[in-house]
Amino acid sequence: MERKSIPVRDFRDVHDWDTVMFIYRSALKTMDTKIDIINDEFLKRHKYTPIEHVKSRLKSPESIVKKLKRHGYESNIENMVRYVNDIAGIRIICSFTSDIYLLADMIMNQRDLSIIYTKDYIKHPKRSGYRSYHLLITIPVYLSDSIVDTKVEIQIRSVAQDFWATLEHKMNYKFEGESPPNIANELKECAALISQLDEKMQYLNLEIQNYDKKTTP
Ligand code: 0O2
Repeated sequence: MERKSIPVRDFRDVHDWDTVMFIYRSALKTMDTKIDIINDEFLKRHKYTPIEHVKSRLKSPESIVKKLKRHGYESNIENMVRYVNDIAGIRIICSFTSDIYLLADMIMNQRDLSIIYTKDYIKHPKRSGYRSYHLLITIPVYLSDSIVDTKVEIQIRSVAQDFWATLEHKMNYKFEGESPPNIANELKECAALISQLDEKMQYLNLEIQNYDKKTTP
């Protein structure tokens, strides 16, 4: 018997808020499971887990409207799906910078994902000092009668980079983008210190691993 083919649907058929958010929520669940499996397999093969923790969130309606406004778009479902890339967002926190790149590669090698872009703010930090590795992907969400390719923004960063970004975000929120230059400059200096710290910790981690190898019979 011929298998019934399931049509690939896009968001043009979706007009109501609840359905759109249901699809993004489902995309997050699917991606969370993938990341869980990647982490478990990594543990099996390399005897340690690269991921410290994972945070997933759906962007709030207020933040979606704010972002559309910031980019000069009217607030409607079509514009939010087209122009707001981080409605579904996942943040993966790793101990070491080298693990960030390993994880990014493992995600990019998943055959059912499409990579829209990557932004390497670790090799190319933002002017603020922000460091993180970003991936924008689409993941297929399987519904009963169709498949919807859905965007998920993945940010991968170290514990120290996350610590920094959280404080900087707090500063921007408090001062609404008009941060006092002395505080912004000191934070920028901290970003450089954190980068050195990450490098040193990675080096020490390697030393510890190699020391084990040398001493284990
Ligand atoms: P929030 O409140 O975290 O959701 P785009 O998302 O592509 O439309 P942009 O700015 O070109 O917009 O993308 P980019 O640079 O990849 O940034 C996306 C997200 O990365 C931001 O989402 C932040 O979460 C984080 N980010 C980027 N730059 C900085 C920074 O300088 N400091 C901090 N703390 N976080 C940053 P939102 O929607 O701007 O914010």
